[in-house]
Amino acid sequence: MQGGQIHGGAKSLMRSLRWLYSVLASATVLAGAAPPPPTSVARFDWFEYRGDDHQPKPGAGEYGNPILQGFYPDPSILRVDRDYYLVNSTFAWFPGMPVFHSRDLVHWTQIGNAIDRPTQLNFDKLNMWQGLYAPDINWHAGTFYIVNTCVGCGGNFVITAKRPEGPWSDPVFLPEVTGIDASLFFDDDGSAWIVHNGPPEGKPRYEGHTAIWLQRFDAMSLKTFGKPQVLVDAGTHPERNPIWIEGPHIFKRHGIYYLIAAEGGTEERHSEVVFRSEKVTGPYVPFDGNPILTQRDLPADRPNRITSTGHAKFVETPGGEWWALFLGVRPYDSAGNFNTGRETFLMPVRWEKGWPRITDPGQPVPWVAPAPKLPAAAKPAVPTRGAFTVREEFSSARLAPYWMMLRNPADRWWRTSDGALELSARTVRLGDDGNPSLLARRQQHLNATVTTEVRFRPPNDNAEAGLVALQNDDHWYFIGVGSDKGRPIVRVRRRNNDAPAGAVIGEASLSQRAGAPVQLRISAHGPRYDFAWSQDGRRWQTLVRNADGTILSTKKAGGFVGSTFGLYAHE
Ligand code: 6LW
Repeated sequence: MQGGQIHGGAKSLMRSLRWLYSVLASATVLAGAAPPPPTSVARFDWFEYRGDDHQPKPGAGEYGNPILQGFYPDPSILRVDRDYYLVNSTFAWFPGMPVFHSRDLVHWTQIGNAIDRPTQLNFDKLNMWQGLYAPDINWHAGTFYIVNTCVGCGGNFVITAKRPEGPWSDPVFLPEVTGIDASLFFDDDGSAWIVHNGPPEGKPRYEGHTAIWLQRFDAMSLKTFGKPQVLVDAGTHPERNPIWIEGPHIFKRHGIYYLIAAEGGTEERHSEVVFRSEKVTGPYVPFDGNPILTQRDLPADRPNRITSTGHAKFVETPGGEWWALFLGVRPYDSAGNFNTGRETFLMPVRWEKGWPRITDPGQPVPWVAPAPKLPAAAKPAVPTRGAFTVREEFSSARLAPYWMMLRNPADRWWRTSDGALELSARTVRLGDDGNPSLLARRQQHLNATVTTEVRFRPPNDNAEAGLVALQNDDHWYFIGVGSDKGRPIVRVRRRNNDAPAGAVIGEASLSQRAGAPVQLRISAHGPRYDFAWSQDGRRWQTLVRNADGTILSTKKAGGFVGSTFGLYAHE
């Protein structure tokens, strides 16, 4: 009893110290300083991501699809002179909304994240299917604009920047803009318009009955004005009850206004359709050759299939070529499961009799095709497609911009130090709808392997540190070190919408002392995941083989995100 009381007293002292520390830490994060954490710390010495999907390799003058592999959905594209910029949705991941740059539309480098300050938006307690939906990037008179929706965290907003890499402003909310997928159009006369999807006028006739709306926008005061009007009700053939007309963009070509939008929902029925009008305010007439992009008319059992294509935006090159960026999916089984999320694809746009077209009926999206006629650009330092390996030594104070965490951080629980990434093992865990000590990067290949080395001395039997393969708080695998009655062990956990801590599906004793380096590895082979460990980096033991990876698929886990691999610690 006595011992227990002393122990309890020490614990509460520790708790008070931790509380004091977290207050100090949260005060200093915003000022940029990062004091060392007092909690037990997991040290990750390096992290290696390796992926190879054996896709056809583009030859000279060709490009390969997808141009951004992994969870990069809802692409929006912008050209300013010779520079192209691209943004994607990221839901409740932080930092949010990656901004990419390219000179040739094929090679892309991430130059920032538009939402990279925890004070810009609050994702606290959000589900991973909420947060940042499809953004739109635009430019006018020296200012970059992004309009976007924060679902469950304020609705539609606009942010601005002088430089695309940021800093981006704090959000200015647009309370009159309903629904999602807002996008900006600047007309030749300088007038600005916001087009978005939202509920129809009156009562929806059926599930998925939406409408495309238009409203004036003042780009100086960042406010909407005038009466919102419906441009398209329901979709291309309202009498057929089309579903989810969304993701609209307006552009002008040869004096005609074009409105493109996705229709059919973001799964296998997805498509892109086009309407045109002589006036920005309509009436908009649908193309009788719609849809201008889909893969739903192809045989379901075709090999190497790309599915679910839609949600496009166009860009014109200085040479007058038109290109479409859109999202698509690479399933690994006949059920259409995919773990790599909705990815960004590129295809040329053909113009015929004043109408654009991306795919002909029955035409598959190509894996390899002739590249845009643009000056060849250097390959990016971090590849976004094809077979590649990225090894992180954590030797710089700043993490690469693709590392993400669940929701906003309230304090600084991570840092790089002496060539290691240090994560404080805090009590917040996956599944708490919070911001656990997890840093993750996207799974960009169906066949991918991540390896790391961790040093962690668990302060108690609850504490663990290691690698996760994670789709959302309720769907993940973990392999890492912990302890059982103080004895060092390595274990694999699986959470498939069940017990919050996950079920232990493999466990082994470690022969070295607690805190000694342990190497951990997760290998994904389409639907199968293997989990292995080593104590010398040479002799590997597979703890769990052929685990069911479909629990990490977007179809089974629900929502709109893709799978990630992460480094995680908790106690
Ligand atoms: C997005 C909508 C869509 O807002 O999915 O595929 C939604 N398209 O346009 C979430 O990404």
